[in-house]
Amino acid sequence: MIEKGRRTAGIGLVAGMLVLSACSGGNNGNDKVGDTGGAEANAAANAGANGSEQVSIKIMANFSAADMAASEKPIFDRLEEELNVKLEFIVPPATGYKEQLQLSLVSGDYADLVFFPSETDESFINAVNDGVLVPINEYLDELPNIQAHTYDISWEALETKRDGDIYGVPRTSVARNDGFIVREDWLDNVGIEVPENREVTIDQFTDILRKFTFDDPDGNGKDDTYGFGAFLNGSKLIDPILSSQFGNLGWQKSDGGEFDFMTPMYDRTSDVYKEVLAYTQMAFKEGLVDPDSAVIDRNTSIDRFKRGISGVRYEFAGNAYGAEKGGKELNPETEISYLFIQDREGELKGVSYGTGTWGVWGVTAAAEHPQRTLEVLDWLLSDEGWDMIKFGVEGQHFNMEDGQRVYIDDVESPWRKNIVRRANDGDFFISPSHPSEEREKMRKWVDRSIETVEFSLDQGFIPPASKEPSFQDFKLIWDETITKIMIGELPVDAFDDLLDQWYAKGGQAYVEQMNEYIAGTQ
Ligand SMILES: [Ca+2]
Repeated sequence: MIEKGRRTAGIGLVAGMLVLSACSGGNNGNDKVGDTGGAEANAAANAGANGSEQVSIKIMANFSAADMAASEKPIFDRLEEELNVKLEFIVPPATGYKEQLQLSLVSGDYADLVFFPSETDESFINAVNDGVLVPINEYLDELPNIQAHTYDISWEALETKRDGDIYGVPRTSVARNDGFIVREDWLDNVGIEVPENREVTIDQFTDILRKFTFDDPDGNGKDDTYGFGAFLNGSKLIDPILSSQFGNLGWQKSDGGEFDFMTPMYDRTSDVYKEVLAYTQMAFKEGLVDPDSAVIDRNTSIDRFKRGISGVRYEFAGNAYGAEKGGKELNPETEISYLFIQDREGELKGVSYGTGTWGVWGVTAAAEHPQRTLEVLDWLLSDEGWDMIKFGVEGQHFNMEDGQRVYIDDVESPWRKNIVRRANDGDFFISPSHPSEEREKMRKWVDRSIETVEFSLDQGFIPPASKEPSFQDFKLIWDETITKIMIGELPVDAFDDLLDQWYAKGGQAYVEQMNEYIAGTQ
C-alpha cells in the first residue's frame, strides 16, 4: 500500500496569504505621457517585435540557490530564444537578500528588473520615492499574460503614490480559504458521513471533534485521541479554530456605527469576535483539542496528526495526499480527506488579507528596454511558459509514458517556481508527481478554497498608530488575554474590557487611520 519512489515536491504554501478584493478603478494610466524619454520610445519601438535586436536584461532575484539548475535551464533557453534576449541573473544568498538589495539601490548600480520582498517593504517604497523604480502603466497593454493572471487588488496595492502610477509586477500569491484535512478512516469508524462536497456545518464539525475525542476513533480501546490539532503560529499564538464561520471577514463596510469600515475584532457593537473566541474556548474546555497545542509549533502538530493523536487540522487541500502517504507509513489504515466548514447561514466563505502578492518585481530607471524587460515576466505567464513553470520540463523533470507525465525523483529546480504565479491557479501548488486521480480530487478542493475567498479591505495597510510605544506595549497584554480566553483561563467577556483598553491605548487612532486608508482605496 505504501508507494515507493517517494518524491517531495516543493509545495510552496503561501504563508499568511491574504488578498483583497476591489474592483479596480480601471485607471491603468495608459494615456499618461511617459517621462522616461528616449529609452522608452526606443523600447516601444522594439516591443515584442520579431527580428528585434537582441538585448541583455539584468535581473536581481531572491532564490534559494545561487545557480539555475540544469533541469530548468531549458525554460530560460526557450525564453531567451523566443524574446531574443540574453538574461543575466544576480542572485545574492537568500539570507542576505535584503542587505544586498539595499546596497545595490544605494550604490546606484542596479539591475533592470529587481525583486522586492513586498510592496510595503521600506526598500520598495524608498525605491519608488527616489525614482529608482519607474511606473509600468504604459507597458501593460502589451503584456496580456501579466494582465490576465494578476489580481486587480494587486495593481491597486502597487499604486504606491496613490496617483494611478503602478510601480511593479506582483509575484502573485494565490488567495485561498483553506479548510481542514481529516482522518477519513476515523470518520468511518465513528459512523459519520460527510457530503460529497465535503462541506459541513459548525455543529457537524463539533460533533466530529467530540467523536474523535471520546469515541475511540482509532479502535484501539484506549482514550488516546483528540479531535483537533492546533499549534503556535509564527507569533507564538494559537489561532482560533473557526473564525470566518462566525462572520469574521476582516475589514468590511460597516452597517452603521461610528466608523464606515470595521473588522469584528475591533467592533464594540458586535459579538462576532467574542463568538469566535467562545468556540475555541469551548473546544479547549471540553478537551477536544490536543492539549500539547499550546506549546508546540506547526511541524510538531503535523507530526502528532500523522501519528494519530489528533484527527483534524488546518491545512492546504493540496497537501492532503502527502499527509495520507505520510500517515500510511506509520499506520496503513490511514485515509485522509478534506473538510470545509460552512458559516451559520450555510455558506462557505473565508477571509483573505493582503494584496495577492508575494513580493514585487520592479523595473528600474537603469532599464534601457523596460517593455522587453517586462516581457520576460509576461512570457513566463504565457501558456507555454506557465506549462513549464508548473509541470517542469520533459526529459528533465518528467518523461512521458502513455500520455502521462512520469516524474523523475529528486530533480532540483530552485528557480522556476519562484518568479511568477498565475492568480487563482491553485493547481500550481499540487505536486504534479502525485497520481492524477489524487490530483483531480485535491484540485476540486483547492478550487473551492479559491472561489470562496472574501477579501479584507485593509490591503495589508499598517496604520502608523501601531508604531506608538503605548500601542506596542499593549500588544503583549492583548495577545496574552486573547490566548487565556481561548484556552479557557479567562471568561469570554474579558474581551469587552480588553477592547476598551485597546481603544484607549491607541486603538482609536488605529481604527481612524485604517478608515481613512480604506476610504482612499474605494
Ligand atoms: Ca483510541
